[in-house]
Parts: sequence; structure tokens; C-alpha cells
Amino acid sequence: PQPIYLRDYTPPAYLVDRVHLTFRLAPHTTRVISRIAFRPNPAATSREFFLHGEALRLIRARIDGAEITPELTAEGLRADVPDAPFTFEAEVEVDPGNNTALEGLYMSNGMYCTQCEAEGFRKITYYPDRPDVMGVFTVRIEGPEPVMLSNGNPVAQGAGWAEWHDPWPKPAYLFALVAGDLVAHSDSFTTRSGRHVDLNIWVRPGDEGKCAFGMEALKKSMKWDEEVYGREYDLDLFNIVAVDDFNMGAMENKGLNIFNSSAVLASPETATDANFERIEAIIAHEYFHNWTGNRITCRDWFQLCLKEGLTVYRDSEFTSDMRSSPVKRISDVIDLRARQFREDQGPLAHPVRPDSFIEINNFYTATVYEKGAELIGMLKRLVGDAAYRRALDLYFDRHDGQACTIEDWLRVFEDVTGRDLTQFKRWYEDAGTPRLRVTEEFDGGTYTLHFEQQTPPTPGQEKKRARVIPIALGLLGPNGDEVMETRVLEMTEARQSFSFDGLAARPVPSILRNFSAPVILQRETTNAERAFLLAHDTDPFNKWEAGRALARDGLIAMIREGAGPDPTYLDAVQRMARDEGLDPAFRALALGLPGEDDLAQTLFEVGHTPDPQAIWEALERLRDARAATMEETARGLYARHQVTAHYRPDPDQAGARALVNAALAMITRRDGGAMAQAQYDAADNMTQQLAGWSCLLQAGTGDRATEAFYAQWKHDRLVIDKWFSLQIIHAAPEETARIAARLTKHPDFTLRNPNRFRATLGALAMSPAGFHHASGRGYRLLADMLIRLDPLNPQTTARMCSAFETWRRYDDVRQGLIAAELDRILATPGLSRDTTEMVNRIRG
Ligand code: BAL
Ligand code: ZN
Repeated sequence: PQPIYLRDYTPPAYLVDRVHLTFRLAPHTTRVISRIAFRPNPAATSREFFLHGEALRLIRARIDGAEITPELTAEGLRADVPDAPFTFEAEVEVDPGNNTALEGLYMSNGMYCTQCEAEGFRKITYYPDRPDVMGVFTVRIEGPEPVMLSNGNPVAQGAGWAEWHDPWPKPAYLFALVAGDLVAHSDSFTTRSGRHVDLNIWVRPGDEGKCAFGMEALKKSMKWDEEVYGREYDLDLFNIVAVDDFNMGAMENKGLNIFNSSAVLASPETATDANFERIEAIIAHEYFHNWTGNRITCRDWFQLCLKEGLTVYRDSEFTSDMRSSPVKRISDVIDLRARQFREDQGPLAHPVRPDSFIEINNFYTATVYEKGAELIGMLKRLVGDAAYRRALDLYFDRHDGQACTIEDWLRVFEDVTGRDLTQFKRWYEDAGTPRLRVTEEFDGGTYTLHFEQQTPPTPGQEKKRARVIPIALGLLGPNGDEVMETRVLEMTEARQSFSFDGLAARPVPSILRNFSAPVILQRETTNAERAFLLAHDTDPFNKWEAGRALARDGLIAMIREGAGPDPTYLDAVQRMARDEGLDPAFRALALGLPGEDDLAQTLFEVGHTPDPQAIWEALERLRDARAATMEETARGLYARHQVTAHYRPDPDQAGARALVNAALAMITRRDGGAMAQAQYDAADNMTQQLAGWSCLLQAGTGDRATEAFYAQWKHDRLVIDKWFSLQIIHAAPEETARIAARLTKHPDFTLRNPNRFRATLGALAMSPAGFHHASGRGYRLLADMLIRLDPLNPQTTARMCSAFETWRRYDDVRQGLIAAELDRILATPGLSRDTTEMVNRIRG
């Protein structure tokens, strides 16, 4: 397969006005009858009539009522058409029952559902399957299913049929259909202009009790988007459907969002606080797409970040408003570093707006999503809140109903502010994470910071240009008081200095507050200064960052130099944990330690080949030392912050439980699991139950709980996913791959369900010491399973290949083992385009 390039974009030859689709549902022989009103596009440069179509059996095709015999290829259909508006009709047959790729029309637990983003609609019927072709859809569904849904509003229904009409023109990727035996949890919302909207969450019978939280999240999202962005909902009905077998988290189809059941179903007994928070965020994300994605969509898939970066940014603002803003920011940065920085530092690095791809499914990445969101945050920081809001108003006004580009997006900011954003655009075009080196001077009351930015080469991009970097800075005096409140420095050069006068003493700088830009800060500092910032910084992010850096540097010294646990860290973190003036959720986060992968990357950057086992052992030693130092503190926190009120997944309760469970992890290292077992036995919610079990697994005393957990939850797929993953995550490295291998043979393991595959093999990949075990058995198991999954589900296979993306960091033996597995995958006959592209990019 050949790459396609952004520079080769051409407008569609024909535009679609109206689409009428009839579905005659049958598990293996669904008929799709289409009638599409086309007209020549005056802006086109070609008159070729080409419709995408894959895995379709064409029964007949007509143009303006006359039968035609089109030219068929593996990618679609070509025909001669009039040089004027015309109607194209086709009847095709598809096989949803055997569609294991979960793209197009497929079946999940006997229910029909669709996934069309990015290019799944072409597996449903012949169509110009590109986002810049927007049409008005009317859909008739025929079949015995009791519930039959599509986009928009219901028009009419009778025994065995239902008709739907979506008045908003949309690209085919937003098409959706669901049919099956479903029940609704219903509610309603009245928009601020008085529109009554019926809301439903459709689930399989038995899951009705797990929808209330999702429904509240939906109503909060609708209200928030009105209040913060002035955006109202635009149909009389909003449907969400929960589907067990789904490649992504959820999908924003117009008026008919389809959700991975893990991203919507929750009850206190089955879902953790983290699950609830994730559900709230994903419901919001998909809802917010109604404006940022659906009303204004992308011209082509290179512009994916236009809708995804902005919508992730919007959902993060929503979570900040609903919960704790600092905790959300810190959690987002932990995630950004773990996934996006990792991507930027390896062979899969690509710009936020890529300029070429082979398979677009491989670009639903942390770079497009999370770094894309960071760019919106930087833009807002640079232009200010008021200008940001004016720019967004202009964006919605100017581009409603259009398929747009990043140039369109930046132009609204230029028009509103008069700023030239040419340099800012480099953030979209250049891959890689800038390193921001800082040195400082203090002389006669003047304090000067010297910054130097440098971005290492990434695949296909040797040279990097200087970017505009907003650096939020505050200064603290020696007694811990803030002597300069946060101000945003705008760095535009490769090297730039900023001076501050009138200071009585050398200040302590708090740089990159609230993580004002997605860069790696490099500055020589002392442990004492970090402890000082952990104690005194008024910026919660940098307060947390100081503790994290202290822990990380101590761990690096343990790994490289055989040092013991750093007493400065142990003392500072204990003080922080005991500070009852601090939010428990913040303290829980600050008790977290850098991940094994993060440490491996840090070591690699300083020229040290990381040994995954040594990293794991250093973390264990530090955790043991901390548990010993903080034993009394941990017991105090555990008792003081117990939640006795009725379970609510709100931020206060969740924060208290997070702190209690961080304390429990320390106590377990001292008592061998007695307290954890007691918590497990007494738990009446999944957060406490799972935390108890995790501690027991970690202590190696979890067997009884493991059995009991399975017996209690074997009927619940989402809880059993946790059962699969936790056994692997908490295994000793020696055992990780063996346990994962054993679980792949468990009767509940299936390649057909992406959640179960990720719960098992994803857990293996997320356990670095086990995955990178010197025997190579982690690599072998993952490769075996990817080879088995690829013919069924290329999309999930390709995504999971990124487990190997860090391979160049490791020693020659491990590199050799991984290279052999990558080559074995590549040599598999009939390997999908998705997986071929990923493995080739990783292999380099
Ligand atoms: N558009 C794919 C799923 C999501 O980002 O919402
Ligand atoms: Zn999205």
C-alpha cells in the first residue's frame, strides 16, 4: 500500500445533497439499498465518478433509473455519469455476522451496530467516503429487532420497520445504525432556548441499573456547553447505545453516540471512582463533538486534530470545572508523558497534523488527541481567555456546516487578535517534544533566566524550527513567599533570556507552571530546592512536579549508582502527606511514583541503557523504604480519611478513597496484607474492593481473593476485564508473561472482544519489567497473540503493536529479541495494512 499525502488533497468531484438508505437486516445477508442525489462540484479539478466500497457484494446499480455496469475494484466503483445533477442507486449485500473487524456494520451479542469513523462506511455501501462530502440522510431499517435506531429524529415506524431523518448534513463517518433487543434509561433536557430533548441510554436488558451516572454526565455536559461555549443541542433526541465489542472508547455519530460499554456502564458495586470519572469525561467528549466535529467537521483525515484536539481540550475544561482543576491537570500531564512523550520519542513520532499516512486508523494517537489538546491550551494562554472565547464564537459562526482545516482554525484566532500565528503553526507541523534548557543568574537585584529550546530529530524530520513557547513563571523568596505572581513569558527564539529586577534576594523559580507547554524542562537544581518547592509552591502543578522530580532523581541514583532511598524525598513526601491543608486527591497523586517506562526513558536520555528489572527493583526498594518511614503516617491517613457516608463517585469521596488506598498500599508492605484483606472482605463498592485485592496481589497473598473475585463477578464482563488485567499488572516480573499466557487460555478469554484483549495483552505491555523480561517470553506471547488477532481485527492489532515502540532504548539482546518478533509479525501471510504499516514504522 502507498502512503497518501496531505499535499495531494483535491476537492471531491461530486457533492451529495440527499441520501436515502434502506437496510433489510439479516445476520449474514443484510441488504443495503441506497439512493443518492449527486451534483458536480464546481470547485472540482476532476470529473471522475468514484465511490468507495469494500467487502460489498453489488446486486445492482442505476443512474437516473437506468441499470449500469460499473467498473469494480477492491477499493470501489467507477462509472460514467451525466455532467449535471443525477441520482445514483445501488443494492449491495453485506455480512455483519462475520464482521469481526468491528468496522462498518457488525454484530455484537446479537445486536447490529456500526462504526464508520474513519473509513467504515465504505463497508456498508458505495459512497464518497470522505469527510468533506456532507449529505442529508434518511434511513429506513427493516427487520425483526424490537429497537431500530439511526441518526437524527424518528420519522415513522411500524411493525418490522423504522424510519429516521437527520436534517443536519453530515459526512458518512458520522452515520450510525443500531438494532437489537435493547432497553432505555430515559430522561430529558430542555435547552436554554426551550427545545425539549429526549435523552436515552440504550443497553442490553439487565444493564438498566448502570446508566444513571452516564445520564447525569450527559445533562451536565449539555448545560456546560451552553454556559461555557454558548453551544446548544440541535435535535429533539439524543441517543447513546452501549456496545460490548467496540474498538474505541466511544463514537460521536450525530444524535446516536455509540459507546464501548466500559465507557458508559457503571454502578458503585462494579465500577471504580476512576471508571466513573472516565465515563463522565467520555460522555462529555462525545457530546461536545456535536459542535466540534459534527457541525464543523474535518476537510480530510490529516485534519483529525481539528476536532479531536479541540474536543479533548473541551472535555478537560469540563472535568476541571466539575472536579478539581489541579488534580485534572496533573493527571492529564502524567498521561501525556506516559503516552504522548513516549510516542514523540520513538519511531512512531508524527506531527499533530501528520502529512502522510497509509492507514488513518493508525493516527488516532496520543499525539493527535492529547498533544492536539495541549496546543489549544497554549493558544488560549497566548491570546488570553476573552480572545479565545471570541475566536471560538467566530469559528462556530464562520464555519458552521463546513469541513475545515487547521488553517481555518488558526485564521479565526488571527482575525480576532491580529496576531500572526505562522510560528505557532509549527506546533502542528513539527513532530517531537522540545527540550527547554534553563540556566540562571542573579546579580545586584536582577534575576535572569536563560532559555534554550531544542527538539531532537524525528522520523522524516531531521531539522526542527524554533517554536513559540508560553512559559508560565512565578518566583518565590527564600522564606517561601511568592515574590512574583505567575506571568506568561513568550519564548519565540531558539535562545532567549528574561530578566526580573528589584529582587532583594536570589529567588527560587517556579517554571512552566500548570505545565504551560508540552516540553521537557531541563535545569540543574538541588534536592533541597525541590523539597522547598514541594513545601511552598503556590502552583499546585509545580508543587506536585517538585515531588515527582525529587522521587525520579532519587530513583535514577538508586539505579545508576546503587544509592539508597533518598532521605530528602522520604522526609519531604511525608510532610506533604501529613499536610491536612492539602486536598486528599492531590496528596494521593503526589504519593504516586514515576512509572517504570518514564524512568526507562529518563535513563535512556542520559545515555544509560535501561534495565527493566533494575528499575522495578529500585521502585520496590523505594516503596519499602517509604512504607517503613511513613508507617505511622499511613495508618493515620487510613483511619482519618475513611469514607463512611453512602458511596458517591464525587471528587471529594473519590479523593479521600484515593488517599486511603495509597495509605493501604504502604500499610500492606508492613502488615503483609491483613488490613487489605479486611478491606476486601468489607468492601461494598468496587473502588475499595479492587484496592484491597490489588494490595493483596502485590503482597503475593492474593490467591483467595482472586478466586473469590472471580466467583462473585463471573457474570459481569466489565468486572472480569479487571480480573484479567490486575493479576498481570501486580505479578512479579518473573511471572508476568506466564500469568498472561495462562489467562489467554482461560475460557473467558476471547479474541473477539477488544476490551478483553486489552485487559490481558495490554496489561502485559503495561508491565515493563514483565514484558521486557530477559527470557523474551513477554515479547513472544504478545507477538503470538497479535498474529492471531490480526485477521480478525486489524485495528486493535495495529494499536497494540505500539507496545514495541520503545525497543531501541534497550540492550542488544532485547533489541534482537524484539526485532525477531517484529519480523515474525511482518512475515505473516495476509497481514493487514494497518498492522503492516505499524510494524514497519516501528522496525524503522
Ligand atoms: N471520533 C472517534 C472517537 C472520539 O474521539 O470521540
Ligand atoms: Zn473525539
